[in-house]
Amino acid sequence: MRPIWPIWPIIIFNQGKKMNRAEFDFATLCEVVHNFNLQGDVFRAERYGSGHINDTYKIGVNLAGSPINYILQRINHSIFKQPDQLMENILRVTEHQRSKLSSGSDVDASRKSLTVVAAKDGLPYVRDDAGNWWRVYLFIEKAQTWDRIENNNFAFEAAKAFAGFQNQLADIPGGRLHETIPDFHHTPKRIETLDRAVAEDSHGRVAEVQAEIDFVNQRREECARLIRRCEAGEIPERITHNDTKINNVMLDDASGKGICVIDLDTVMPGLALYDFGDVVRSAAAASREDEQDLTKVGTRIEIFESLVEGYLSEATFLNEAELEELAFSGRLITMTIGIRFLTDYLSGDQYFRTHREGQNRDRCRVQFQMVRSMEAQADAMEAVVRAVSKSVSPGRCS
Ligand code: ADP
Ligand code: GN1
Ligand code: MG
Repeated sequence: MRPIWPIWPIIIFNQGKKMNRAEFDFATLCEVVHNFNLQGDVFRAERYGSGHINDTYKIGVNLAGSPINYILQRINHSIFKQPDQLMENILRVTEHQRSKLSSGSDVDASRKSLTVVAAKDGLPYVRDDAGNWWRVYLFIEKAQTWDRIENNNFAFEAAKAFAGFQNQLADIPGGRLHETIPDFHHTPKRIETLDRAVAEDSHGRVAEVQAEIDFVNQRREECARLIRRCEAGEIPERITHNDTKINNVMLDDASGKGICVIDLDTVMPGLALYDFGDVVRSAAAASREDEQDLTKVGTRIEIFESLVEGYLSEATFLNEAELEELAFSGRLITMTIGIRFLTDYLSGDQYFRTHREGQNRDRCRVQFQMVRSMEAQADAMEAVVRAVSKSVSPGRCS
């Protein structure tokens, strides 16, 4: 009889790809997994997902004859300086979500928030001899993440799920969450870091990207817009996700609805607009994030409309100032991420995982081309927000 999963332990590497990250072999991964409080025998460890930051593996465990999957992740501790505080945040967030979900009798609750599997010593992480930090989550089955969205309905559901996540966390008890990366979306500070990288020119790349540096210089003023309104008390701080890239929400295979928001490393105080902005950047993009043919790059207004509809169907907490800036938020976040890709390119690709030379430069060029596209469509995007907010709450916008 044919087995339903491979008998021999296997590991799948990113063979032949240039990576700026370490790889771990099967034996090492098994050793790490054995320190977690899970039963069964590991038969597979496969690199998983397309995230730029952590090292993610899908682990297959044979549990008394049934194959069970887990997600094993190495937390990137050169980026997240205090992984213990980060895991404390994640436990608080997921337990709060869970308390809301289980208040009914939802048999699918363990697919609707991440579940951290504790280590054998009770901690929510394991440290290996090399100083790496590892964590394990239950694997959410029958759902997918998408790097690109082709379907208005998926856009609606993804944006709705991110708004629902903000809603769920609005009343999280226990004081302020740790800031796992301070000033994460502070665009003026991101520009200061870019200025330093330009002045240093440590890899001799400034001349090649002078057009992109000029592009930023022409837009310095507007990059401070949301921070200023926040400082003026017009836009409130909320608990936000801060990394609402489209592949950080899992959509249910059967219903197409957002089932679980994942990648919770940056959940901390922030602006709701940044979360909406990053969904626009990633979901309304007409191309891949690193597309080299800029004629294919742009922002799709019909997807944008579905995102606004999905987000506003759930984000009923937004104030007038937030609504006024909703269309602009996509442009600002796209600009900010472009600045970060550019800075990383100038600094020798230290931060974002790359698979080829020039990838961060190309990612930056795509972001800036999308900013141009959003600038050209600014009036249409504003009109979409006005029309949708009027239909969602007729008394609110004229
Ligand atoms: P990164 O910070 O590197 O982006 P993520 O936490 O987003 O890492 O994980 C990378 C990918 O792994 C996700 O896009 C998703 O496809 C998959 N993934 C993460 N967590 C789970 C989970 N609990 N169940 C199933 N798939 C998951
Ligand atoms: C990173 O981890 P991932 O791939 O979901 C980054 C985001 C960027 C994104 C760009 C912690 O997200 O801020 O927007 O790449 N995450 C972190 O694709 O820096
Ligand atoms: Mg991710």
